[in-house]
Amino acid sequence: MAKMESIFIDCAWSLGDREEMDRDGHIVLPGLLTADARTRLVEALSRIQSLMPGDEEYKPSHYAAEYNDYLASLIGHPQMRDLVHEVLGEDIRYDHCVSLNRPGGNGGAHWHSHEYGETRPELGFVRIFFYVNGFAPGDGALKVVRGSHLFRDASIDFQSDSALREDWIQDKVHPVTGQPLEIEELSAPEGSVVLMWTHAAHAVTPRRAGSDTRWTVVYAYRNPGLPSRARWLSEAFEERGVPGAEGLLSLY
Ligand SMILES: O=C(O)CCC(=O)C(=O)O
Ligand SMILES: [Fe+2]
Repeated sequence: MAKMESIFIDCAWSLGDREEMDRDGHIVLPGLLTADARTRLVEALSRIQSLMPGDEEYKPSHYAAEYNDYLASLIGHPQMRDLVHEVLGEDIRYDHCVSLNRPGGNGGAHWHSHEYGETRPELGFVRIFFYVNGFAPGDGALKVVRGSHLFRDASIDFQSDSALREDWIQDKVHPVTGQPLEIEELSAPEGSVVLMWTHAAHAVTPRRAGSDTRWTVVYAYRNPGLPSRARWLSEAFEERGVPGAEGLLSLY
């Protein structure tokens, strides 16, 4: 296979990063994407956007890698594999690749978490967000609650910050630090990558009406061992395979 262009400016993942992610539930790697990757990702994500809404059963946004070869080529990219191995260890599978483009005026997302292995803590599931052109607080920004992932609660579902505070957060403290749980809004410069354990509580603030489109894609990976509800991957795609993604596409 031809040598692939770098997608990350460096791969200096440290033990400290791993500790931070395990404690907080997420880590922001500011400006990690190369200029070349940012350009190609905007192209690819614009293309996906132009295909929307598309087929309701097989949405271009949910099966983004199946609609775009560049997005597919990143599933098993050597730097992506290295990063996923740092987080999940030896045995990894691809789960999904979803475009999360948010044009000006987009409503954001309410508080939620995602499922996988609630009773099997040894099975990890990581979401890797590429915030290609970044975001500022209050403008398509990711919100988090440090430590929320440690509860492995797949059913977090609240419409507002106050609803989350008055309910789920109310009777909990951070299991590691003992601190009260708190809502935090992140900011991410252009090219930032955010890694998040799938059970972390998260939400997205609306994109301001006058803002440009926030170009974002998420790649999700897991340790095999259980079925996965979010595994948006067609049989045809699995059978066809993706160069470089050998061994990653199967469920088990
Ligand atoms: O759009 C975002 O920044 C996050 C979307 C999200 O919640 C997800 O993909 O799990
Ligand atoms: Fe989410």
